[in-house]
This record gives sequence, C-alpha cells and structure tokens, in this order.
Amino acid sequence: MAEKKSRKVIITCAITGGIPTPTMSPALPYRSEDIARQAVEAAQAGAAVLHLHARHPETGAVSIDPEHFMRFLPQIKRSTDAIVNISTGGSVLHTMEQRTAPAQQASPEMCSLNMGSMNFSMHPLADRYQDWKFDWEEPYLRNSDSYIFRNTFRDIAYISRELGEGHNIKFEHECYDVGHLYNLKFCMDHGMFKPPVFIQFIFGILGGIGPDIDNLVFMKRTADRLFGDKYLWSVLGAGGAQMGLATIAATMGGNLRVGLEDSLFIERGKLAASNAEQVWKIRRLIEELGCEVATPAEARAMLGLKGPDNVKF
Ligand code: KMH
Ligand code: ZN
Repeated sequence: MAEKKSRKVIITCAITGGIPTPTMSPALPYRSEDIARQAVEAAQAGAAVLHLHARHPETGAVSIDPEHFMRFLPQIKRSTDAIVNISTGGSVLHTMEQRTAPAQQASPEMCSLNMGSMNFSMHPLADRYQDWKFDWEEPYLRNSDSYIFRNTFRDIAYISRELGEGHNIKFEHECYDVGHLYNLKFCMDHGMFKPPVFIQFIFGILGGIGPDIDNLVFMKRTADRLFGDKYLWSVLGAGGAQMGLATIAATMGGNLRVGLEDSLFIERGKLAASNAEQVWKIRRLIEELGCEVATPAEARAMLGLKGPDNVKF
C-alpha cells in the first residue's frame, strides 16, 4: 500500500515582539545577541519563519530603529536558513515611514502587514506586576488603553507599494478580526497582493476577536469564501490560547505561530525557558497528529518567496 504523505506545516516563531516586557519573563530576549541566539535555536527546533522585532539592547523597550535590527539580522542569516520576517507593526506611536524603515533597509523575504486599524491594548497586564525591572514598562502598558493601532487603507497601500512592489517582499497579513479579511479582499481586488496570500488569523488581542474555537472556524470559513485556493493560513493565539489554537489549526489543515511575542508560557502557570522550547512543544504535538514540519526550503516554495540571496543583510 502506498504510504500516505503527511501534510507540511509552517511554524512561525515570533521571538520578542512589543507586547511583553522584561519584568514578565527572564527568557524574553532584548539584547541583540539574545534575540539572535533564540531565533537560531527556534529555527533549529523547527521554525521555518522567524518573525522579528527589535528592542533597545539596554532597556528592552520596543525599537523600530533599523540599526537595532541590523545588530542581529546578519548573525541570524549566518547561522540558519530560516526565513526572516520583519515586523512593520512594531510601534503604535510612529508613522508608517518609521515603522517600515527597518524593512526598507534590510529588504527581508517577509514582513508583517496589519490589515486594519484597531484598539490594541495590554493595560490589564500592568496589574499583574509590582516590581518593575525598567521604568518605561508600567506606563507603556498602562497607556495602551488609549492607543489606536493605525493601519488605514492608505497605510496598507503604502506598504504594498514600498515593500511589496519595491522589494518583492511577501506579507504575513495580520488579521485580528473578520473585517480584516474583507479589507484584504478589497486590496486584492484592487491588485495589491499576488496569490497565494499568507494570512495570520489572530485571536485574543484586547481589541481583536476572542480566542474561541468558534471564531477560528468562522475566520477560516470566511477566508475560504473570500479567497478560495488563493491563500495559505496560519493561527496565532495570544496568551493562554497559544498552544491549543495552534494545535487545532494544524489539525484543520493550517499553519501556526508560536513564540514569546505571543505568549510567555509553556504550560498553564509555567514560564517558557525560551522560544525554542515552545517550538519543540508544538512540533511534538503536531507530529503526534500526523503532520510534518515544513523546512525553510519547503516554506519558501509554499509561499513563493524571493529567496535568501535577495535580502540586504
Ligand atoms: N503581536 C501580534 C499580536 C506585527 O508585528 O506587525 C501581532 C504582530 C504584529 O506580530
Ligand atoms: Zn510582531
């Protein structure tokens, strides 16, 4: 009997992000060498895509300074063939020109592209901690109840033009609610993005759709209707929803994202020791379910990427 082929699953690992702060976990990397090391270890564990933000190496505060990215990108490229994905959503306080500056300089294979404007708040997290490692952390979290994460149609068109057309970068389309799928459909109908588009369904951000399985099924069904066979999808569950939703995504035929940007935990009440620990865990879970982890080369073919020889770092 012919052996049935197992399905390849792209694991994205989001290494440090802009939501958690250093007080919350000693494992959260913010020095360039720690970001690079954890990224490489996550790739060795099975992550085909590394979603990267930068931080100030001394304070751990979120940074969109291209120079901070360039401190770790070359080291990552030297040590792994995993796909580098640079965030364009690293700050709610800066212009789109500033947010895209790291990607303009580094010209990676992939970038994030947030598909709608929204509330994006971490303020409830501030009540969980008393002693802060750095002064910036508490006000940063508390003030997020007044932030609007701005991603207008004009902003999206700007990123499409500058990074998509300008650098042949493929996007991780971050969709935090069902309306964002319709925004993407509108943009595709106006010729902005070439299929297959890669959609990250995001659940559990305060301001976006909640982390319920019903919502995942609803997002998937809506995307099937809107995009048919012209899309690939992945799931990001924030906080405690991370591993459960990622496992369900894999069993439903999708891809998944883990990493300390999205959750600091490895199980209920236990901090993860590293990004790689989360990648190893989800890998074990989905391999038990008959899925196979996509290599970077396989992920490049699935996503139609320009290749690592065409980046500028
Ligand atoms: N922090 C995630 C919920 C971005 O970097 O552009 C979404 C994200 C956005 O990763
Ligand atoms: Zn991110």
